[in-house]
Amino acid sequence: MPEPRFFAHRPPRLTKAEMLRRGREFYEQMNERRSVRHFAPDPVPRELIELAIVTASTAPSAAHRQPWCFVAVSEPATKRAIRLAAEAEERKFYEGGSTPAEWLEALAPLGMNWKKTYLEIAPWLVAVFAEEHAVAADGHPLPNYHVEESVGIACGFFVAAIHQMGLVTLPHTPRPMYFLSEILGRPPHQKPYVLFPVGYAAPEAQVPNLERKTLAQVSLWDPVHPAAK
Ligand code: IYR
Repeated sequence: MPEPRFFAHRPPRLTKAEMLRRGREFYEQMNERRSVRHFAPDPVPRELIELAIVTASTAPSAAHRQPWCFVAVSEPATKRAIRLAAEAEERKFYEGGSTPAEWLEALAPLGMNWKKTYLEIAPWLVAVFAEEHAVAADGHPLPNYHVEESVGIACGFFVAAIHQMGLVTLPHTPRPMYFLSEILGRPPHQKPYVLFPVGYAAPEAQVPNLERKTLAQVSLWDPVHPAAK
């Protein structure tokens, strides 16, 4: 076993004013982010997608296993195959009769249906796979831990990086997604997790007029421990 090596990590202490300034600026930037479903067909340089992927890969992960694989697709024939397979699944979801009415009603105000033309129009599709186990140099499996949490956090970093660069995306999760494994030739220990179309917003892009929950709605501060009552 190699010795873990440690080195000093001393992020500079900032003044409260500077912390607030940075925190507010980041919040305001992130609050501008929207899930966009209308993409311009214009190409996006590969380097930008590479940057979003390396940013995602800075995410914390259990035992530092980084149990993710980002598969970037720009090839039109592959994007088409993904679109057709995703639409076949979505058609069953919307029109197959087994999705609870409540779920369809929750989606109705968002104006969604089974058609996913954006999967062909967006210049990049980035499919994220979660690795149930790693593969050691000699080929034997090494367990991964808290895979869902680790990959979810990395995807959050990916979305933030895409937004920061002025591009748009949305997490697309047709269920089941095994068609992605087949089309992209992924091994069985890599499970399809989410699909991100990435590109510029179309000039005519619209997003639903939704509000975010307030701080009070999403937080609770110092709840009293039952034993202290
Ligand atoms: N995957 C489907 C349905 C869908 C489900 C949820 I939950 C959403 O927030 C959005 C869509 C689709 O993409 O249409």
